[in-house]
Amino acid sequence: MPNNFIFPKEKLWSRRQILKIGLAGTSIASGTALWQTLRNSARLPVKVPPWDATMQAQAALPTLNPMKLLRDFDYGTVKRENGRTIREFRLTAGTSEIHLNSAVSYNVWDLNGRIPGPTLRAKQGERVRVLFLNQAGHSHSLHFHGVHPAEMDGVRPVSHGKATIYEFDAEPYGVHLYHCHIEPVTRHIAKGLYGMFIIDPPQPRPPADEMVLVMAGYDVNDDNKNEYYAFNGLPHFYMNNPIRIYKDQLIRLYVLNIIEFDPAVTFHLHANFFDVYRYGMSMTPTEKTDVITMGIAERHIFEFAFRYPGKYMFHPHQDVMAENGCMGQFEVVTGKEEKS
Ligand SMILES: [Cu+2]
Repeated sequence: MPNNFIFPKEKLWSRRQILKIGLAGTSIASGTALWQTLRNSARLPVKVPPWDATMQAQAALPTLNPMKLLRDFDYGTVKRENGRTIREFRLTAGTSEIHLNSAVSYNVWDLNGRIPGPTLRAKQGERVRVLFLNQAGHSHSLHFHGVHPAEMDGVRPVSHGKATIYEFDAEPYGVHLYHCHIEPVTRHIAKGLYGMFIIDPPQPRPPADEMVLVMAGYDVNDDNKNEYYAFNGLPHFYMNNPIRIYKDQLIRLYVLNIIEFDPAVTFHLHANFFDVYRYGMSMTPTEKTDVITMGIAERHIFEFAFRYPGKYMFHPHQDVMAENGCMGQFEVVTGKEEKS
């Protein structure tokens, strides 16, 4: 598969640059139960390995860079009204052409120029206000999973050029999602109108390197089957551009399956096991596994740490999905790799 998204080596940050901004990979304690210790310890700073901030996924959507949106959480604009915290988000639906690889382009609907749309994040009990502007040609809507009145359920069409406001309380805490709910919903979702909606619990989760992975498919020939699959928008992106993570540091993945046309998908992590917080709706894990089955719109939190440096794949164990783009890898680093 041709790749337009290789990290140019000369642009990787030097150790000196890293030190300058305080991102040096300090070697924290090691040990098999380290991540358990981390989870139970006081707040420790989370370190994120450097990546090339200048890298652009120039051949895809101009604004779509899966490495950037991996750790990109939209906390909205905070306001105080009548003693309550309001989080206001702005989402604009648009049309664009995405280059899935060097040979295949596909017309999509996007939100704020992204597929998936922004990862919206609020805290349980806050008021969420979403200003939705539709500039995507057809009628669309935003339907949020959560608890809200019928008029805020986002199933009424918002026609092109019109705007609407969805407002509701952020509850219950967990990993949720939003998506267009205009028929045919399958088509509206498959063309890109979806995103993750995280409601944080009243007591924050322990510090971790947090990331979002949204699994989706592309039916480019309208035969109700996916020809391509992707984590965070672009097929094979994280396979060609491994996600760098630190050895022994707690990783928290927020994972959503929004693959239409396939009844379910699995998520498999190599050389490790992860704790599962189903729908992110508990503070203690319900199981530990290395492969989990997720139906459409299922989403969970997975936590793990890697004991050994190296590259480790993650992908659905339906290998045809992996081979057609839903494929990535972590590169576990110690922070000592780069010599000064
Ligand atoms: Cu729609």
